[in-house]
Amino acid sequence: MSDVVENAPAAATGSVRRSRDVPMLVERARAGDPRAVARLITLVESGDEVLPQVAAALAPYAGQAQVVGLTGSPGVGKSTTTNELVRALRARGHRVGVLAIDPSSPFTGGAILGDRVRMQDHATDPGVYIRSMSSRGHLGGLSAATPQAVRVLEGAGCDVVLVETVGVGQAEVEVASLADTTLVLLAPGMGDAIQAVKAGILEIADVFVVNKADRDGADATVRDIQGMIALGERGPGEWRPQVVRSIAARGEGIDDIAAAIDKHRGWLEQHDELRRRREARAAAEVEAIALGALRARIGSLRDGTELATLAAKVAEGALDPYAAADELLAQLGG
Ligand SMILES: Nc1nc2c(ncn2[C@@H]2O[C@H](COP(=O)(O)OP(=O)(O)OP(=O)(O)O)[C@@H](O)[C@H]2O)c(=O)[nH]1
Ligand SMILES: [Mg+2]
Repeated sequence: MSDVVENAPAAATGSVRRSRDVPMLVERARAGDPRAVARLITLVESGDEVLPQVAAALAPYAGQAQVVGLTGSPGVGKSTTTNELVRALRARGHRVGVLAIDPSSPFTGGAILGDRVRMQDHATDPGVYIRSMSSRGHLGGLSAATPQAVRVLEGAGCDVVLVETVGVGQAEVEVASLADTTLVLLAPGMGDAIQAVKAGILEIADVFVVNKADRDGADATVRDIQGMIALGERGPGEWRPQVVRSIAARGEGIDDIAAAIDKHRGWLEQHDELRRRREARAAAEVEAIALGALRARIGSLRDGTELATLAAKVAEGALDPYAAADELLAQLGG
């Protein structure tokens, strides 16, 4: 685990730990310095003012890693599975980045501590970067910060980036829009199959992993999911979600998960879907940044007289709010 921000002696890493020297940090990250990688992700996560510089410096490395999202209910086994996948990917000689995203709390909490413990196996492996992120501070939220963090890991030479997100509705969908391949983890007896349909998870899952297959009810969960997949309408050549079972805690079924990811990757490339997904991802990213900037500018208008003047007219009925909003936007454009 290379989240050395907390591990390395302060004296040795002081300059990198607090640096805003973007070219230096990017150069060091390119050379594989984990402290520089950690620092760049911190700058991204906190929405630091040098963020545009970071993004510009990392742009050439976009798209170099395969991004795999893992999502599912709390405790379903995402971190355990991630840990095992890292092992399998390392055995293939890949450099691997892991982002553990906590969308629910603005502060780093217990779940992330658990992630660390369960990914300790790779703590001393220089070919693995593991990083937890929370939504603290960032204007555009994690949906804006996460793609940039992926770019940092791409810049650092990761071939594969695994993104773990606790499934809490909308966040799952956002992770899916970030990933080339999305794994949705379920466990027997959690009512997950039904939940999955409710939350629209069926649409975002490329691979279903029924983890904790050592527990009763795994067969029924697999059947439920397969039944739901069978109901979906698919055109010729369209991807049919795979269902695999695993016992991540014992390292069982991990090869099957890896094989399903490979198969999906092959399909993406064969159907030009990789390009389409990545362009959609870039569009969402640009949109989030533009909206953030627009929001900031509207905020600054609020300090001036423009909004106050328009608001007074709307309040007294001299102007309708839609026309007022149009005027406000026209002022922003000018
Ligand atoms: N019985 C059984 N337990 C498992 C299996 N996989 C993981 N666990 C256990 O389930 C618990 C939660 O595992 P995690 O990997 O932390 O789950 P998670 O989805 O990352 O959890 P959050 O990040 O808190 O949402 C741990 O105690 C694991 O040891 C499995 O295949 N079978
Ligand atoms: Mg976890």
